[in-house]
Amino acid sequence: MKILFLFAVAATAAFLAQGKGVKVCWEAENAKTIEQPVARLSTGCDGASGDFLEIPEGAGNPPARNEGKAVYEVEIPESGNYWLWARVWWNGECSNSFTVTIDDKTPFLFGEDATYRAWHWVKYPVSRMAKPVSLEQGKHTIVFANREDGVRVDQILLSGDRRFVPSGIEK
Ligand SMILES: [Ca+2]
Ligand SMILES: [Ca+2]
Repeated sequence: MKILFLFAVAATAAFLAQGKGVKVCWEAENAKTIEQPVARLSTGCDGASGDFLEIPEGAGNPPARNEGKAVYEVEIPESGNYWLWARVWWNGECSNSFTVTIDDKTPFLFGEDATYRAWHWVKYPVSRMAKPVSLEQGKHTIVFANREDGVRVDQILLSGDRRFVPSGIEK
């Protein structure tokens, strides 16, 4: 009985360690596909790392307008739990979110924080109690979709470290 218990603890620890030091960061504008009203811009908002993506204020959002997304193909080097971060710029409380879908998982709400008109990093999941995103080693598809207009995204990052917090421009 005791031996079995020790084995279970060791197996759990090994699983949690996977992906822990991994950080995958990319420019939001380097999407595989961009669907309007998502647009790639190079000017109009200082402080971005190169270009950024924008859904212009007034472009429309679901259910009135269901189009608008950026699709990424991301290579994950190690299976494990990941926290999704994005460097964003929100115009206000009706302009502070995306709907994010990873592979065929359930779409989730990303954002809804109250930092407006400044570039800042936002993460998912927000709560320490919430389950992070479990990803297998290999290629994954991540979609940032239109939920509210008046939003911008500059960089996106997946971290295997719960305590890692990006600041400023990454890399
Ligand atoms: Ca909102
Ligand atoms: Ca960028």
